[in-house]
Amino acid sequence: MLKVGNTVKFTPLICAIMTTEEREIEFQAKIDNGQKIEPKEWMPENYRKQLIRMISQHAHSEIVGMLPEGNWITRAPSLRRKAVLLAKVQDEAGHGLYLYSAAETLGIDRQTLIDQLLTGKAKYSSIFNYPTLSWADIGAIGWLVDGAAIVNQTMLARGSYGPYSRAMVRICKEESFHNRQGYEIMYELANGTEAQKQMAQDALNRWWGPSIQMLGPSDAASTNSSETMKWNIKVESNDVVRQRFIDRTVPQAVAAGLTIPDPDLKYNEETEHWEIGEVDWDEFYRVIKGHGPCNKKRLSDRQRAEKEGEWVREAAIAYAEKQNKKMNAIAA
Ligand code: BYC
Repeated sequence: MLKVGNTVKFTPLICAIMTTEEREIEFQAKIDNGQKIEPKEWMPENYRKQLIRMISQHAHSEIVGMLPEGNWITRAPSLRRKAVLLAKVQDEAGHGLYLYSAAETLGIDRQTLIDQLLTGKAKYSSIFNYPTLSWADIGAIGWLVDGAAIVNQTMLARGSYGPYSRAMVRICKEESFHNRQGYEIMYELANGTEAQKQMAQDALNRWWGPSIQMLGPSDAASTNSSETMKWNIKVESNDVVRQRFIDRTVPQAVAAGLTIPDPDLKYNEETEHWEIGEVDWDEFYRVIKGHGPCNKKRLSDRQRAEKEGEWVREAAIAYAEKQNKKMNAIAA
C-alpha cells in the first residue's frame, strides 16, 4: 500500500498478487482516509450488496413517494400551488432516476431492481404507506418528510461511494426547496382561519410519528449499521440523525403556532437538545412488513403504472433502434 499525499494507492502489480484479506485492509484504509470509492475499484462483496440494498430502497422511495403527493395535483388550491407541486413531484422522479443509475454502477440492471419493487421483495420508505387526507398533508410531507430526508441525505452526501454521495448533493439542493414549500403551506394554514389551523394541526398529528420513524430503527435495533457505518456508507447513526431532525423541526412548529403531538417533549438545557417520548416502533415494523394503511395500494399503483407504460417503453426502444440504423447507414 502506497500513500501519495493524502491518497492511498495500490500499484496494479501489487494488486494482482494480493489476498482478499490484504485487499480488505487496503479498502478499509481508503475509507478511513476519507477517500471516495469509484465503480471500477475493488470492493468487498458485502460493501457492494449493502450499497445496492440501500441505494435501490432509496430509489424506490423516491418513485413510490410521488404517489401520495401526485394524489393532490388536480386538487391543489391555486394555480401557483399546482405548478409548485407538479415541479416537486417531477423532481422526485428525477431523484429516482439518478439513484437507479447510481445503483447500476454496482453491476445490477435497472429492470431487476424495478422487478424487486413490483414483486414486493424490495423495501421502500415506511413513510409513503400513509394516506394524504387533506391539502395540509402536502404541507406536512414537504416540511416533515423532506425535512427528515434532507438531514439524512446531507449525511449520506459525505458517504464513501462516489456516485451515491454525488447524487445526494444535487438531491439535497432540490429537497431544500421542497422543504420550504411544505413549511410555507403549513405556516399559512396555521395562521389562517380556525378551520385551516385545525387542518394543519391534524396533518402534523398524523405525520409526526411516522416522520420520526422514517429515519430508521433505534441504533440498538439497527441491524445494518455495523457494516454501513464501518464502510462510511452512513457516516452518522440513525439516532444522531433523528435528534438533528427533531432539534431543527420543533422550533419551526413553535414559530408556526403548531403543537408537536408528544406530551413528553421537553427541552434539555444541559444537552441543548429536544427530548421526545417513546417512539412507536411496533407501528414502524408493522408498516415495513407490509401492513401499513396504504402498502397494498402503493404496490398495486406501481404495478399498474408499469403495465400501462409498457407501450411507451416499446415505442422508445423501436425509435432508438430506427435512429441507430439510420446513423449506421450514414456512417457506412
Ligand atoms: N422504511 O439496519 P437499519 C424522500 C429497514 S425519499 C422502510 O438501520 P440502514 C421523498 C432497513 O432497510 C427518501 N424500511 O438499516 C420522496 C433494514 O431492512 P433490510 C428516502 C426501513 O440501511 C418523495 C431494517 O429496516 N430515504 O425523501 O443501516 C417525496 C433495519 O434498518 C426504514 C432513503 O431511502 C424505513 N423508513 O439504515 C417526498 C435514505 N428504515 O434492508 C420525499 C437512504 C429502516 O435489512 N437510506 N428500514 O431488510 C438510509 O439512509 C438508511 O437505509 C436508513 C436505515 C437510515 C433508512
